[in-house]
Amino acid sequence: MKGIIERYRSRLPVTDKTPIVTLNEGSTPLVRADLIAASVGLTAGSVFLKCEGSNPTGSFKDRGMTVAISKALEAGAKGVICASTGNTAASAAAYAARAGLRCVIFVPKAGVALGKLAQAIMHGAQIVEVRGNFDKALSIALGRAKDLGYTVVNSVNPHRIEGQKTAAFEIVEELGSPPDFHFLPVGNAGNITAYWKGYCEFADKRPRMMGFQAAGAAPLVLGRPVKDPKTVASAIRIGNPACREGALRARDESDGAIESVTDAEILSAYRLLAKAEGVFCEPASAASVAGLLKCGRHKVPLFGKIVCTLTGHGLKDPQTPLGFKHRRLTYAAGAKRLPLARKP
Ligand code: AN7
Repeated sequence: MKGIIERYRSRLPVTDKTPIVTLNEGSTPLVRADLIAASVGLTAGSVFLKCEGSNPTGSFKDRGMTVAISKALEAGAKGVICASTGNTAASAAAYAARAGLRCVIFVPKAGVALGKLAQAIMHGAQIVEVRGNFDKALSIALGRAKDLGYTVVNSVNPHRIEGQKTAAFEIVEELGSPPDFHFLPVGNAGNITAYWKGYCEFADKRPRMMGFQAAGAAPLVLGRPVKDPKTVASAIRIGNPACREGALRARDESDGAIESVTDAEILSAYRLLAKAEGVFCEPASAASVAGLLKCGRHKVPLFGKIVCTLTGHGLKDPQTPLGFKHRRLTYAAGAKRLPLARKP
């Protein structure tokens, strides 16, 4: 499949003069999740997972990055800069490499999952580890951008939002109409802002937008910034979302909600997705499904078609699963029997 700019050119801020930097992102699978549907009392074929981990760098960020980097190149930027909990950094690094642009990323020290760091290293980004959280890293990146004359590719860059809205277009095209509910994780809140823009531009009927933050990093639920955000889901460990206004608008205009889920609920959904549906996402992504399961438990009236966005691939974060209790067998050469338990 072509990338999202070719697929939705007339709806994006590009012209014939824009040099398109693409890795053929988008066109990601919308996978039925019948077991999840059953666990919230819905029939088979009503819950779908938008698997954004299938994008070229393994997260939804690629949709926004193809537009942001193409526009930066068109504008004659020398380089790009961002702060990141990991996925924006990996995506910026890959697209900047392809465009021949320099890329500087500011990340919270010890706050980035291993796979994302590996990507940034491989694509040749200049990595700057900040002692502090994402919010600190973002304020430093915004300041340094001015001095260096580099383009900021965080979601404060409107081209990022433009690209990311295409995920909503794909869902409407594939289902034939918008879903009734759309669940997604919320960190810096660019993605919920982008999906809402996409649905508003593409369809008359619109879903209720259901955003979920981690309980220890839930500034939009508390109504104030969180100084020291804490959650196992490092991607959404953000205390002061840059796209706060967009998220609140999406919530209010769609008659939706922004709520929180605990780390235990996130990890439970993370494991359920992998074991029952065969879909491996990263912990932050599972906040969407954790939110759906929470709505089921709280008897929120759910109906029609429901989409949960899984924002990033499970392989981004190989360390979280290794911390789970599991049994690995060793087979000694020459042993007669494989020591398999009857019920594995
Ligand atoms: C897997 O990479 O903010 O609410 O710096 O990586 O649009 O911020 C990542 C965010 C959800 C939240 N799921 O999206 C970054 C960064 C995953 C993510 C989010 C992120 P937004």
